[in-house]
Amino acid sequence: SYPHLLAPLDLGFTTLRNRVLMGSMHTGLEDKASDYDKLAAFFAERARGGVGLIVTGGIAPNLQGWLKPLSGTMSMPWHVGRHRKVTRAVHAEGGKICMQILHAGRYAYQPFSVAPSKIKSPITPFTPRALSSRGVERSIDAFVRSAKLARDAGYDGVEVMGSEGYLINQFLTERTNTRTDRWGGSAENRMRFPIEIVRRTREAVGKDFIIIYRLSMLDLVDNAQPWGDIVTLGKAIEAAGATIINTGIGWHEARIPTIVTSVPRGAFSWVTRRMKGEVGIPLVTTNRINMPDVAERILADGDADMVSMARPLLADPEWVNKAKAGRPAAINTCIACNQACLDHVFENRRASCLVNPRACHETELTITPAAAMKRVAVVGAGPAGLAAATTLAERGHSVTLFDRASEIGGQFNMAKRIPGKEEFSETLRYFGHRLDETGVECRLGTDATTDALADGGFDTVILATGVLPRPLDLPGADHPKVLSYLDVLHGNAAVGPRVAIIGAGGIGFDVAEFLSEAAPSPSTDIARWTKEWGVDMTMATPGGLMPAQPEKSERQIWLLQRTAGRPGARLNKTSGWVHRATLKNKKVTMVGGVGYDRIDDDGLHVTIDGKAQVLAVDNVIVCAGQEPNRQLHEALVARGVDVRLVGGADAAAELDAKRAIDKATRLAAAL
Ligand code: MDE
Ligand code: FAD
Ligand code: SF4
Repeated sequence: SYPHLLAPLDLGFTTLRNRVLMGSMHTGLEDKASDYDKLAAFFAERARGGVGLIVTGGIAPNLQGWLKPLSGTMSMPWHVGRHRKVTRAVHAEGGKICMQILHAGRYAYQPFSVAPSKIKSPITPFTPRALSSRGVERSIDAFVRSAKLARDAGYDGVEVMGSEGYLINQFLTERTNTRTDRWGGSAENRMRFPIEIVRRTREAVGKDFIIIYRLSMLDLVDNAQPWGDIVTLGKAIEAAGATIINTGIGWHEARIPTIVTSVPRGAFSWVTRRMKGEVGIPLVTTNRINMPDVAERILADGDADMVSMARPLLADPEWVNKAKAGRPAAINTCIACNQACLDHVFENRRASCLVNPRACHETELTITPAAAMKRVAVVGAGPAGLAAATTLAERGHSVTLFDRASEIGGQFNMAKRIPGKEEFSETLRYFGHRLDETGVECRLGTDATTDALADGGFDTVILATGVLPRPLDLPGADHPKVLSYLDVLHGNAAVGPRVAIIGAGGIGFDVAEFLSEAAPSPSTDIARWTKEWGVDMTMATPGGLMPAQPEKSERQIWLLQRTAGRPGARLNKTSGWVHRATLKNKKVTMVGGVGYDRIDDDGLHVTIDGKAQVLAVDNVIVCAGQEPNRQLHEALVARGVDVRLVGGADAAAELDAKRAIDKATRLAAAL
């Protein structure tokens, strides 16, 4: 049981049913009025799942505040109607919901952007216009008007987005605010903007309306706010009338990871704890809290009064109800991969979730009882096979799942061994539970053959047999020093101190991390991890940065790719930079545009920039891509079996469990 997590929180004029705040996430459904039925269904499912208080994705208070052209805005009476769909749906499920007001400032991907000063951000192409003094006043009015309209739309409150490096944050630091009027110059002047927003909002909305202020407590950039100023601001925000203070960690341009999977669980709750006692209103802590035991411990330790979880509620809308029912093993855990959520948002696509393809598609991807029961064989218990088998069984089909391995999981059993990808084992725990719950018949340690499948009386066979590593076509490819990533990650081969990795895709990067980091990895230990990345837990420096002290690698590693250019350029948008920085810290040599000549006793012979050279390595590890494993396909088709391909067996694209689970679920939902 989780007594602290499940305790109600009395806010005076209203009571939250528990301590779970669903943090703001842009889903891509906020921008067009025609998407609000989908958005309402998305939130309603989370309200039904027991969340204490929901916060919407960021809604702009005016056109200048748009993150991108035509972002969702709340500035005119005609914007209210679409939001009523959301608030009604949430209230009908017994939930409460606040609208987040987000002004992007210089982070806007649009030409009308404004900021306290004309200073471009390093991660956006547009230079903002500096607001005039009247412009500042008009911006405050826009926040207030937006909050009033949110109240008209039936929201229980608003969240004022004061962190992550957006407009309000830009006012607060000398880094981005070089004004000399009453909105800049001194710390007191720089704080005036958010304090006035909260004060005037409270005046306008009355007493019985929640105002959450998201306070940037750890900027993780240079020339940022000192801790003392952050405390002063927190107190002033309370005095100005905020109901709750939420924690913001890191600006988007920070080069310290804050939410990716290699960040330890609960890595930043110590930051919120520093604010405890400084203010009297409830404090919310955030970042990498994904399971009830972590949340309960943080609350029991007194680090905060509530926990914010965003992605974990994309992954499992029933998270709170499952915790309440004492069934944590049934939770579909967010593995913090960012692949279907934040990556999509930065690519201007609708968000979803790698482990839950229904997220943000609640009205379109529905799992309903099958019209007629079928007997289905699923071959392969990797992510695709697991998703297909459990969805089919949930719908009432009779499902037999084969895998030649003795455990479920396929390639996820390798992924979970990569330092910083420990979370991937949670997906296998979840699916293990689902297999039992849905009654799939599992035949592990069983090689599925054409005969067994064709003669087994199955109506349909789903091949989720995954991939085969692409063989290396090079003189010396059969030299004993050549290993496949399979040998290395399954622990079947000893690896020497000098290594060349051929292929710098996702698996090449993972293998390099596996070979350069000690186990258990710093991702399992907050103190080691903060040292590794240079986060100052004493907060002596403004921004909380100190020189990084990465643990040294025992190995000398070359990570090579044939394609010209920077290795790792094609890794995922919001996590690729973390992998590149990790390997740089480990002094891994990353080279693009490499010609491979041969492998012999001397090592790997390569040509780089037209110059032949030999890398004197003990091992060459091949990560040169994968091909679909369709060994059974042709023979089954020839025998007239209804065969379907999913996952890597359908299309091999290295790190693509997102597509594997999505396609498998969709196939199973329709069969
Ligand atoms: P990149 O290749 O890493 O960077 C491009 C170049 O810029 C340089 N760079 C910097 N130089 C100096 N100082 C810096 N601080 C700095 N930062 C970057 C890089 O070195 C690089 O130069 P090069 O090496 O090529 O010479 O990547 P990118 O520009 O393609 O994208 C970077 C990202 C925006 C993806 C990024 O940095 C991001 O991953 N940061 C972390 C974000 C994060 O995890 N935030 C925490 C929580 S997420 C959240 O709160 C909500 C996010 C949702 C959306 S929408 C919100 C609506 O509700 C946020 C939209 C933000 C718009 C900026
Ligand atoms: P697989 O996981 O390959 O499973 C296929 C299964 O079929 C295997 O268990 C195999 O034993 C079984 N099988 C094959 N033939 C037969 C037969 N005849 N009879 C019985 N059983 C059979 N993806 C991401 O999206 N994000 C990541 O961060 C990520 N990291 C990764 C890190 C590593 C180191 C690796 C190796 C992969 C990673 N991936 C990642 C890729 C991801 O694991 C794959 O996309 C995913 O596993 C594909 O799922 P699948 O079900 O199609 O196949
Ligand atoms: Fe979590 Fe990955 Fe799903 Fe995003 S896509 S919610 S990070 S599991």
